[in-house]
Amino acid sequence: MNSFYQTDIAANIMEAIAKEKKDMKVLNVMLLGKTGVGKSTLINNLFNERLAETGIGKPVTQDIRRYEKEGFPLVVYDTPGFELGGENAMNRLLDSVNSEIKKGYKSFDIEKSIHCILYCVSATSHRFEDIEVNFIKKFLDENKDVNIPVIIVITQALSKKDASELKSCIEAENLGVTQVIPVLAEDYEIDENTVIKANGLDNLADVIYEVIPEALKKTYVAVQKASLNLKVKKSHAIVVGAAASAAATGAVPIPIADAFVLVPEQVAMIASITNVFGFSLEKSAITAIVSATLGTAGTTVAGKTVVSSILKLIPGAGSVAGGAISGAVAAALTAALGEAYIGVMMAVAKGKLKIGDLSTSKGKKFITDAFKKALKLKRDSKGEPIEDAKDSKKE
Ligand SMILES: Nc1nc2c(ncn2[C@@H]2O[C@H](COP(=O)(O)OP(=O)(O)OP(=O)(O)O)[C@@H](O)[C@H]2O)c(=O)[nH]1
Ligand SMILES: [Mg+2]
Repeated sequence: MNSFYQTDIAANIMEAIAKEKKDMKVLNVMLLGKTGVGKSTLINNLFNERLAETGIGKPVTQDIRRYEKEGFPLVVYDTPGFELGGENAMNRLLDSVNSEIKKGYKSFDIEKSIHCILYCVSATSHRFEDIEVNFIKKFLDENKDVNIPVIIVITQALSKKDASELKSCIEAENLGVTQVIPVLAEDYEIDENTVIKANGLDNLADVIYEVIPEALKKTYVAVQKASLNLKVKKSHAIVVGAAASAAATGAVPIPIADAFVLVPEQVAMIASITNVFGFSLEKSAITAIVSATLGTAGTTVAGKTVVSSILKLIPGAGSVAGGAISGAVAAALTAALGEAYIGVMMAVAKGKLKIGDLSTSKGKKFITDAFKKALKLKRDSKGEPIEDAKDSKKE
């Protein structure tokens, strides 16, 4: 593929990434809980940006601080612990929180509403105090009509036993919260030989996904980093959609010279998957991905053009007749590209590949191999892989 097409496609993808990012609705999460229970640590490990460190918390009211970062569609409302000030402090915080919530509710603007509350209790405290029970009860009672999901997060869950005892104890209060979830947000080092691994964050991340409003789910999947599973599921749905539309609308990648040029559906697919993973990629990385898949995947096959060597890998594709390819082949090609791209994003998310590696020969080989493997799968007319007869018999 000549470099003009590659940079052109990369520029289109970059533009689509930026546009989609800009259009993402802002997710608002509120933190509650005593001083030092691990609210900031939780937020820093749950989301892609360490907001509690880098963000400048702006005071919203005397009690509530707002953390956000330009270009990142998440706002975290942080509140102080009320444990030292007793009943008065509790009521004051309750008033501030309630009025903040009402303000959003009355605005009829989903981006100004609080979408989820994380109430943090430390597992190391072994108890859930009456004042906290009262706070949550009053809060839920006063916000019945707003119906905000409240998740109680048992933070600093170093011991499974302690955490589960505290969980039972909280659940016995029948508060009407969404769920009680133990979490150790960061590895905890007891001594240099003993480290308790962080755990529970993926479960918390999945539960938050279930309870937030539909309109914010896309943002949430992108800004959270604790559940790779959510990202993979969402990415597969994007690929299936793009492949189906390629099959149905005849949105086929166009072979030009000896390479394919992506049509808007494939450009949008790559952009959306990039945003699901929440990475910011340089144009050079995108160019590398395009060239390692649709551009040069077949150049090692002597004497063949790229187009026919790619098509040769797709079961049943035959060859290009007069520059046209069938809907099923377009779907297979789209799906293979999407799946290979998910593989690359996963490798980056798991630390097996660095973003900087993508434009090196190591990265390109990784991408090319993933693409070729995906091309070789047998697929139905919508581009979805058909399971091997042997595999389906097992069930
Ligand atoms: N290793 C480890 N340390 C934690 C964890 N959660 C909290 N901590 C530690 O506990 C201390 C308090 O945590 P923060 O996240 O600052 O608590 P906070 O609730 O934001 O505190 P305030 O903002 O002061 O109310 C810090 O020293 C954290 O490093 C965790 O999951 N793992
Ligand atoms: Mg804090």
